[in-house]
Amino acid sequence: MYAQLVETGLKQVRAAADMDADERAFQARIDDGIKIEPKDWMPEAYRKTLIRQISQHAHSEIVGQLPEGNWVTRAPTLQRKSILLAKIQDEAGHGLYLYSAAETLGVSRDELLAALHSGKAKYSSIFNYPTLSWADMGAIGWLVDGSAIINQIPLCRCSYGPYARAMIRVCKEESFHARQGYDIMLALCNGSAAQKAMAQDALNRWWWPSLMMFGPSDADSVNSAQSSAWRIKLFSNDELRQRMVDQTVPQAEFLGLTVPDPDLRWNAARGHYDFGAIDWAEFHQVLKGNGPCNRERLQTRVQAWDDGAWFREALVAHADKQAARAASGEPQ
Ligand code: BYC
Repeated sequence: MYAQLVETGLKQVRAAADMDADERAFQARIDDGIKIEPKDWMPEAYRKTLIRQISQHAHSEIVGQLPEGNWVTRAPTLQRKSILLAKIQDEAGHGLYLYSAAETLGVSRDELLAALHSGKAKYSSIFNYPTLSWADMGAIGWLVDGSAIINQIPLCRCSYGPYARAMIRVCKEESFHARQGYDIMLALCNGSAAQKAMAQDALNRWWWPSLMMFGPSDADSVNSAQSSAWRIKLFSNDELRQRMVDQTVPQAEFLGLTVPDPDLRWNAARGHYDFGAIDWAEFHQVLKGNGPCNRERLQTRVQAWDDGAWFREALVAHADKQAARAASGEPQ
């Protein structure tokens, strides 16, 4: 993919001739598959790209808790409620690993959260859609976590050590999330006609936003070429999107559901499904803050941060007291 992008001249990748000796040595390490660690020298642009991507990813994890949090009190059984709670707690954990990975690049968690709360930082477009029925818990697990896994498995091999290692655990937990989602869809599809209709409605609403999760088409992806050269990206947005479609369509067929795309058909010559055009205008509106739930999600996050102020202050006071005791030789 990298070669292809350079060849078509779509994006600006720093050419070897423009690099100084440090940059050339850095690129050579990446090309040899050697992981970059926090104390290693790295170009400023590499550091910034990673902070951007890892923090967006972290924000997506914690904002991603909100649409599902909406259904905790209304889960249909105690077992479903426990599973949903465990999944939502996992997302908080993913946020923590990812913020920690970002912090190794010399940025503080407070700075990152301030960027999220001021609306400056992005998080995944998918979490700006509402969760209207219990079937949405199934569709999110199946389609959204399913897409997240497809995007994140390659990240386990990306060039930055702390990010790659965080992704290994995240991916294992995401597989459980995807399975719990599919299990909800299976139960609904094997249930009454009304339950099956609920599952179909959820698929109708989540299908296209899930395809948008992979980002703009390769032709419009501003960051892809350089991120690929640095092995932060191992596959292009369109390659991963195609993988999601190929994997998910047979799963929808097994459920007896119809993917809401009249142009979807198997292309034997390509060995892939062809699918219809994505509404990129909608994607850009969501990125601009004009999706159905952007304002609500941000408000909820800011409120949670403000409500937690007393607890953060108590933690700091406790830590200060412990430090003072240690300094005075008092027992802890
Ligand atoms: N939403 O040049 P491009 C999850 C932005 S959820 C919002 O292709 P890049 C989870 C992009 O940031 C998923 N913004 O960028 C699942 C860039 O803007 P900036 C979170 C998007 O970075 C269940 C601009 O569009 N996963 O895990 O090369 C429960 C141009 O795009 C989106 C990750 O973050 C979008 N969908 O590629 C809980 C995975 N797509 O920053 C949680 C790691 C694009 O230049 N991230 N943009 O202003 C990635 O793999 C890449 O960052 C992307 C975008 C594929 C998302």
